[in-house]
Amino acid sequence: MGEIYKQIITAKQQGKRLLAILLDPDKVEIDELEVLVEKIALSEATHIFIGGSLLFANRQDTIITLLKNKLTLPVLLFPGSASHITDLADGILFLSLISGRNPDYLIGQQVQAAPLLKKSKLEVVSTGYMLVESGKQTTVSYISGTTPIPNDKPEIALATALASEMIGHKMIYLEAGSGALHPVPLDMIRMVSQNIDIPLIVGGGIRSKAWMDQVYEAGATLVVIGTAFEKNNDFFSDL
Ligand code: 1GP
Repeated sequence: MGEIYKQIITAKQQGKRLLAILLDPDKVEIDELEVLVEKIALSEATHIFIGGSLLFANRQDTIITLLKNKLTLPVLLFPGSASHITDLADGILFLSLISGRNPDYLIGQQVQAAPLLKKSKLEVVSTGYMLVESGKQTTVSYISGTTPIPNDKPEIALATALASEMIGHKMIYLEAGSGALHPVPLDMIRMVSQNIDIPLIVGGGIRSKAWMDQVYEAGATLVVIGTAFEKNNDFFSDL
């Protein structure tokens, strides 16, 4: 078992709260990175996720190099496609978009990525990625051409998460999508977390400390914050 996954499993077993800050290379300007790094260093973040659906801007490598030079937190790729893989990070969320029925995001991109990952030093953490309806169409839903799970159907989320765990994924990521209008409902998080043994990641549309706490209490081991930090670099110091 790799070090990154070992840390996440241990946190789950000990009821510790993990926090990932998501940086989207298309939204982070290089000249603001120094300030972001200082804020991240002072925050309670335990992980950095880096990635996005598109990556128009060619600066992911520069950002990762800077982060690795200045911080000791593990940096995990959160890729939108196989072309986003870089060896500079510590690990990768090897995502399969299991809420959708698009074969390219279920196995196609993974087949393209696997030979590259085999040669890399990245720790590969296989993750069942579940998109949940959030009140508006999100980029990931549009780009992947998949329909999210209705947010009033926790039983569908549970069945999907159980299938993912039985297939052998090591984590579940319940995702409302970046900038979601409504985050993943707490009853859905609770139903999924109470019935799986693998760690649960929750993200999308989380904008307050109060909501973060409720998400942890509902059973998430790791919470992801992207947009709230992008919009307000003092988000974590304000907490
Ligand atoms: C998106 O879950 C992450 O993939 C974070 O979402 O940008 O809404 O915080 P936000």
